[in-house]
Amino acid sequence: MERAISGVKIECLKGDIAAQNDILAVVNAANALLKTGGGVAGAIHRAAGPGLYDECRSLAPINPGEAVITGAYRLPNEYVIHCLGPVYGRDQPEDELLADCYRNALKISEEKGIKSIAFPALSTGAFGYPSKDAAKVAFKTISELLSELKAVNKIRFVLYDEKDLEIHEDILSKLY
Ligand code: AR6
Repeated sequence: MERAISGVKIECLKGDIAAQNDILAVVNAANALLKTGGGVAGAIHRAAGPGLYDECRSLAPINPGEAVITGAYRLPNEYVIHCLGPVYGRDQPEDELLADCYRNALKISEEKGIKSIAFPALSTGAFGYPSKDAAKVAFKTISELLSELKAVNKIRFVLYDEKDLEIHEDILSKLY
């Protein structure tokens, strides 16, 4: 599904965040130490190779809500933006910290003049954030920033399974 709001194309699709060939920056659902891990972090580090690990070492640790940018190495993108989402039930206020991830990733993209960015569903895997609640935070945060975006003209959500895709499509279809 795709929609254009305030001149920005917003898409939801099912797929692998490490295989987004037509996107300039992909977002990593990182851990504090910016190391490889399960889920998104594992897929991104495996695909990017050891260069990413080396660059990440100099930037870690990061705090919940923070975002940092690196090169993308062997990934088919130019940049990786690493966001540390909140652990659900632990890092508070979790909705604000999750919103900060989206805000900070878009802020960095604007500063770098990045036109297209792809997000996974941050915090909804190992960090336990319920998918629907997280999707509401993600879309609300993004929709509040759309009119201010000058560089970014495409925002993609890459969902790993059908249920998460449906949840995101439903919320996106109701966004105004
Ligand atoms: N592409 C897109 N989405 C994916 C992929 C993929 N290749 N793999 C999983 N997902 P998670 P978090 C979905 O756990 O909750 C890591 O181990 C997944 O189904 O990657 O922020 C790190 O090292 C889920 O919906 O991120 C951290 O310690 C969503 O992406 C911790 O987990 C996020 O799942 C981060 O936890």
